[in-house]
Amino acid sequence: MTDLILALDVLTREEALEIAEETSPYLDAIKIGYPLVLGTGLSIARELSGLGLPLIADFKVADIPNTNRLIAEHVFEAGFSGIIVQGFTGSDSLSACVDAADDAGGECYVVAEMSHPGALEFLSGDIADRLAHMAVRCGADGIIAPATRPERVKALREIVGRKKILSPGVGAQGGDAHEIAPLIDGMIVGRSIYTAENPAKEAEKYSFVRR
Ligand code: NUP
Repeated sequence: MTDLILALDVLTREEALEIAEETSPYLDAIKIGYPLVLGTGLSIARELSGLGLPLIADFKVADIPNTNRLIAEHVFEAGFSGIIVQGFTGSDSLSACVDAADDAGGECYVVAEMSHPGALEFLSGDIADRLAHMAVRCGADGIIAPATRPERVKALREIVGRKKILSPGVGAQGGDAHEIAPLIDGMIVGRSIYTAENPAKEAEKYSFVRR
């Protein structure tokens, strides 16, 4: 069984709340990031968390440990239940986020390898493998790995074992939901749901991954 996570990258409060509400019966979590938070303010987190679904902050946090900790504490206070962070800043910076998540009873996910073509220029292959090893070592809850490269997800699974793998890249970025779903714990889908004429119907089409 794989969770369906909506990447809600719309820009207004009205659109966000409408789409979140109508798709929520088909979702296991909602992920928001800079597009929506910069468009509406951080208070959108509290409003969305009212739907009763886990809410993940995709801020790809990448700073020194002290700043990472301050950001992560703020995120959990705002109503999020999970945070996505970068790992290339090193284990001390990552541990600051993991500790803040633990203190708040939340979850911390580390980007191991991104889904877009440019990811292959720097942070892939051996470096992504090392980031996944570090995620395990530091006690993160899981990693982000590319639905666009199932063979890489398989390799990263060997490293992270039973830790969660959340994968974006299905639909708009070309990843195949049927192929990736059995390999991962959470499938992150954005545009192909929220730009659809009927987002709820589109979300329902992905229900097969949740069975
Ligand atoms: O490697 C990543 N790829 C990616 O697309 C890491 C991410 N966090 N994302 C996010 O997943 C991206 O920022 C967007 O919010 C979502 C994918 O959206 P879509 O391509 O399905 O519209």
